[in-house]
Amino acid sequence: MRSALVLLAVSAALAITVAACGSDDTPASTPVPTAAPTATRAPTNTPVPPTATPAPAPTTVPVVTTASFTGLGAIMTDGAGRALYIFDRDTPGVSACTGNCLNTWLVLPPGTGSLTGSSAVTARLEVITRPDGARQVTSNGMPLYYNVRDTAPGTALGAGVGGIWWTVRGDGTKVSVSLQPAPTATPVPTVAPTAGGGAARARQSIIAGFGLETFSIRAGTSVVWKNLDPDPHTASSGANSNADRRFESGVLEKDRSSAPILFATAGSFPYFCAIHTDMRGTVTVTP
Ligand SMILES: [Cu+2]
Repeated sequence: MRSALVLLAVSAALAITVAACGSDDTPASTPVPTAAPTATRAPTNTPVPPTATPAPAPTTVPVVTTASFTGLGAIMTDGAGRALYIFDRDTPGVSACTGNCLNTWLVLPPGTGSLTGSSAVTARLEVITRPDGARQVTSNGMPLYYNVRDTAPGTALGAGVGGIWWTVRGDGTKVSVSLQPAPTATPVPTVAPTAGGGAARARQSIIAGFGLETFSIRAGTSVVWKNLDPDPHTASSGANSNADRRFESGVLEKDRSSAPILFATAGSFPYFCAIHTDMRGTVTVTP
């Protein structure tokens, strides 16, 4: 009776041990998920040429390198040549871009290989773990980002956005060159052609909760945008987040208002926030 109990206890302990092993580090006993390899590279079952080297694949492509961009010079890019940015509100090792900010600015992940830069990159490269658990590459401590609008090769549409987003050189220094349209304190021609005698009407448009307003006004109305969010925003004219420079509020910090922008002619005027490009609205101007 007693020995049988002991035997039971021992076998139970054994079962637990086996179960623990199985779930932790030897998944061999559990069925292998069919999606396991997720191979973006060549499938393993294709014949490999005899000349092929053992394949330390991921480590061969540098995480960051540099490339020459019009108006910016040689700037830091990922291994595929896509522009990278740093954020003035970040501090070394800490990203201040969270929440809605991440819809426009995408973190540079370290990838699976070792963290390497090309010979043109002399900045210190490290990896931080963000509050959400994601990992992000840093250059001299500053977190590196993509801009969501840089889908075509050679574009750096985020350079100078809000006066707080910048490209970066291979040595980690900031490129203080803005490719953004300058704020238009006065109406721009297309929207307000020769509007001699002052606006008859005025309207305020509140920016809050990372939202831009869609509204209608009559021709001859001046609009003032006011930002209530703690984050800065802009009201930048353009469809699909492509600035057309018909009007531009410039960066509006919390509780700041734009200069009055006169809408003199009827039409539909889509606009967006240059800092958070998923923020969009439309001003409809009726005759
Ligand atoms: Cu914004």
